[in-house]
Amino acid sequence: MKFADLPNEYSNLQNSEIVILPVPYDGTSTWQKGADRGPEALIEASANMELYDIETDSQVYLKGIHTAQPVDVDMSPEKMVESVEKSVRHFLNKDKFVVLVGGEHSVSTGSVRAHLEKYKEFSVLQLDAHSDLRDEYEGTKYNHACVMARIAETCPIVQVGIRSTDISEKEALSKSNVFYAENIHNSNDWVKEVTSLLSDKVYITIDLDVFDPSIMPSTGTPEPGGLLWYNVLMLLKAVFDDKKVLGFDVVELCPNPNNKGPDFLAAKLIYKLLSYKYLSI
Ligand SMILES: [Mn+2]
Repeated sequence: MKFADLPNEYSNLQNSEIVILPVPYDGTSTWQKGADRGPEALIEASANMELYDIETDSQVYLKGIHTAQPVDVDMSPEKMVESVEKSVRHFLNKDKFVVLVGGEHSVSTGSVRAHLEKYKEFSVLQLDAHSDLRDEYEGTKYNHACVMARIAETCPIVQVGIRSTDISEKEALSKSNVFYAENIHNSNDWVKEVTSLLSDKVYITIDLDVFDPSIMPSTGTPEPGGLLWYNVLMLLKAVFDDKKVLGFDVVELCPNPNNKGPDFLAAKLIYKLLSYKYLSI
């Protein structure tokens, strides 16, 4: 299966500026299992998208979107991170724009590492219900609950949509770089504040549980009080307008076969962000 079910002309590796990299990993999630089926469900849903984007008046698939073979992740969390890093590096070396599709959130660490190797420095914008700053969880430093602790060791982070954290993470939460969901749901000022904290180059990691469970119930750990579609797009449009976005990932889709709407939301989110990235085509 290929993202957006594109014909070969717009999806073979050579012609494509963009690579969709599925990472079907669910080794460390703690509540509802099934994020390993996320990439397949997202790609299946993407076949039903219209390829013209009204807002940007563009058809980003003309840049070519290649769907890569899923990363081999049948291994320990530590080895999985290395496996992801190697795959992402492979495509960055071919000058592709890489979009990771998870899988649970621990997959992002390998992608950030590969991007750091190529781009040296950038900030990471995290959209998520959870702060994910535990130093270690259930015996590994690469649990999905630790992903931002690992990433924050290598680059500055800005966290948006947070509404669930453990007391042990409180110290690691930097007051100036965290935008709690309760403080932004009713205001527009936060978008400017977020972009002002980011460096010129940005990597974006989107845990789908940043969205409200009313529109995105298909996550391993849904949390009430999340952001809605246009809140998230308002922020991301501003980031793509102001910054050089180097890559992004969309993680934690835990599909429900009886409700495909969330799978479609996730697919459309990716296409939307690519439309922002390549505004003029
Ligand atoms: Mn989360």
